[in-house]
Amino acid sequence: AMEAGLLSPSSSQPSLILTQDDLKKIAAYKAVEYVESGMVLGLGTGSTAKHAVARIGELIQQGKLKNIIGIPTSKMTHEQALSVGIPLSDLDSYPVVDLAIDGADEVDPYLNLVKGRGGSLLREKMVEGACKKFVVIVDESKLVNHIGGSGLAVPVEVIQFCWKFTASKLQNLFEESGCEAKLRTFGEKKEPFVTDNKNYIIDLYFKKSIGDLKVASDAILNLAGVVEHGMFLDMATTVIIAGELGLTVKNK
Ligand code: ABF
Repeated sequence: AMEAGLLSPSSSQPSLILTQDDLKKIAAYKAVEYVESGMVLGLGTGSTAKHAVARIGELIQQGKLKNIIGIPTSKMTHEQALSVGIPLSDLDSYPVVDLAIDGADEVDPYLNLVKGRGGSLLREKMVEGACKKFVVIVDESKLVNHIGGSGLAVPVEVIQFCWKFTASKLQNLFEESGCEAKLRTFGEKKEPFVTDNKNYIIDLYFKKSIGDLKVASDAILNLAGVVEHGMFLDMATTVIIAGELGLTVKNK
């Protein structure tokens, strides 16, 4: 349902120009309205989720949210959550999470997601898979018709051991989709990017459709060197999209 008018806090500011970061913040604040005192919360990672974490911390400090337990999805979010005063725990102590709020790289019309271009897909999938409600927050640039069809990567977390072997296995799986498997690197020296779990990321680039996503997911997970991949199929219960014209809330 479109919720009109949410982006114009004051009608005396008709020329208000919103940056992409403003849109991320608007989506994040809307998602935080779902948070209630006493909840165990999955805390997402990335430039959109960080606004939600900051807002939750603020509401705790103001005494408006009480008895919150946060379960961070990355080391980075762990640090941020501590810095804004959110009490933290983990899935071992809280195996059922009431609500998670996180960003995504791609959202398709069925609310399937690609995540992990920021690198934290494994912990995200564990925490968000344990949630009763998973609210995804994005600006409208993340909307796609087909997962992996935008020319951007579908990330796969693999163990470091013989990663080239695993990369070529992955590429072979999707030969018909024109798949290219590339090790994620960072910096000028092109060092391998290492995840919070000390693994590598292989980014899969597709020239043609991946085909059936569930089949693709199962095939990837079936390879021995693979730990997890960034397709989050049938996991999101709500997606909040902030665009120039307003907020859209899509429910499963
Ligand atoms: C994390 O943050 C990742 O799964 C995803 O890759 C990313 C989205 O980041 P941003 O909100 O910065 O675009 O949730």
